[in-house]
Amino acid sequence: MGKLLTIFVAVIAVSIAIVLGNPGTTIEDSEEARHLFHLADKNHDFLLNPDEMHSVFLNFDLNNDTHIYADEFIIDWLSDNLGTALEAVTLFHHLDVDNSGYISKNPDLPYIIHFFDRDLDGHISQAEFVIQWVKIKNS
Ligand SMILES: *[C@@H]1O[C@H](CO)[C@@H](O)[C@H](O)[C@H]1NC(C)=O
Ligand SMILES: [Ca+2]
Ligand SMILES: [Ca+2]
Ligand SMILES: [Ca+2]
Repeated sequence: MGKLLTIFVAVIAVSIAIVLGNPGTTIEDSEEARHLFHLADKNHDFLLNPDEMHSVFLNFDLNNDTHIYADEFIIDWLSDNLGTALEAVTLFHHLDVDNSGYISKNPDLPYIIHFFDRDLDGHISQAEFVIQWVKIKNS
């Protein structure tokens, strides 16, 4: 292999390592986000499709009235050991996109999916999920 090609291959390899979220590189990782992603990814294809996002939604709607109120969200968040109550409150307010006081299938869910699906291919990849999750948590 020529020297230039070797350097080129090395640069590509390093770039891939960064994109995959190697700790200590430019992309911030989140164990919690990966954990949540795997819980939601029922068919284990490393993508969240709209059905899987809908299942997450139903899971939080404890009394099945199609609205997720803050108390339902916090109770489920804590009972599934997803994080602290403060995190749940912060997240709830981000996910209640229209500020109605509850998360609903319309209009919040399409907005939530749109927020995570950066390349708009209809699926949320693990990388998309982690990046956007970190963004919410740092906001
Ligand atoms: C809501 O629906 C789920 C799944 O269908 C069921 O397991 C649960 O018992 C229901 N909860 C209430 C309060 O009706
Ligand atoms: Ca999936
Ligand atoms: Ca409800
Ligand atoms: Ca996507």
